[in-house]
Amino acid sequence: MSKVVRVAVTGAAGRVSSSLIVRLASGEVFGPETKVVLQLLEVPASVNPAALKNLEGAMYELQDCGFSTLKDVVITDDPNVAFNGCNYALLVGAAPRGPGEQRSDLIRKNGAIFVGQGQAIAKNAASDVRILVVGNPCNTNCLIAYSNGRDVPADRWHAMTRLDHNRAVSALAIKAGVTNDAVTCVTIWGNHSNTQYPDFTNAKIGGRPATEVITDRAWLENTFVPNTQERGKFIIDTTKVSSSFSAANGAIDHVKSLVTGTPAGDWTSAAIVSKGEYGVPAGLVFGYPCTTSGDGNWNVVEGLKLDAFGEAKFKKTLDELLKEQEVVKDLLPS
Ligand code: NAX
Repeated sequence: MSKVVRVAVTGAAGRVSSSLIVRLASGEVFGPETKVVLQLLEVPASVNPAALKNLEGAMYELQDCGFSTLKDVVITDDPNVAFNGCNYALLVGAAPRGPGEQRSDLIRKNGAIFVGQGQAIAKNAASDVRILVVGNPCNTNCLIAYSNGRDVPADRWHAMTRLDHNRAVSALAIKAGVTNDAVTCVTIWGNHSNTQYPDFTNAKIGGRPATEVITDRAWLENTFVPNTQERGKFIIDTTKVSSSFSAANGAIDHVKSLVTGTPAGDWTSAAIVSKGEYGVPAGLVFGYPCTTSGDGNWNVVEGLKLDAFGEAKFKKTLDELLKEQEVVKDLLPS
């Protein structure tokens, strides 16, 4: 008998999810022997009349793909239905930043969504659930969700830095004139924001330290780091819309790693609930270098060293996350 995996996706009619749900249904992530049930959540028609209608259209298109691995599609505006028995919850849905709104306004506006969704996950999800928060600000949204869903163990809650990781790998590969698979041991430390630290000092290219292959330190510090931090803005400036299929690809890669593992001698980046590693206060959702054996659990790579440049960047992104935590502290039950 084939295995069934239930995957809840929020914001399922949005741009990122439109790319995400097709790949989840296709068998690419969970393999040809696993049947997938997609449980897709959108806002009620009273909030946006088009959202559920668009979701209905997406359901028909998923049916029309004829995937052998797709068992069922559930569309709903009720989080209790969407998260019912789910093994994975991919929290993509969030409100965008409105005109004149500051990042702190967005954090508070979206915070309320993640209070309710954290509670609904704890109440309804399968006992083995893994949660990936994509909706921004994803680290702090994840902090809010897990703080309100504490019946689910802390190590199940993740926020997405995999898109940033993939961006960093690609930028180093292009500069070195190699393909992406030659670049390993990249880390996105900290927040999925423009304070993140894309660490080139521990990265390798063709098995050698990246700094020996790309000897132009000024380029690494003054071009690679800010370009990776600001890549999302660069995409918006270029296309007038934010990253969509690359973001979906980051989420797919994150889940795929949890299912199949990270390669020996390499690691990836994920934001997880800190247990105090690298001096980050326990409980903060912080981007770390992570490995997994494919058992659904992330292990932080310990013992990496940062130089003075890296330490300053690390401190900046940690400080930002501590400030974000302060902004939402009334949404965090102790
Ligand atoms: P869209 O505006 O296209 O889609 C968002 C969808 O979420 C909408 O359909 C909306 O109705 C729905 N939604 C809002 N509140 C909801 C709720 N309470 N329950 C269920 N659905 C809800 O945005 P899209 O471009 O798809 O981006 C989605 C989120 O991903 C945004 O927050 C965006 O900032 C974030 N991103 C995060 C990235 C990352 O690397 N962590 C990169 C890409 C992306 O920008």
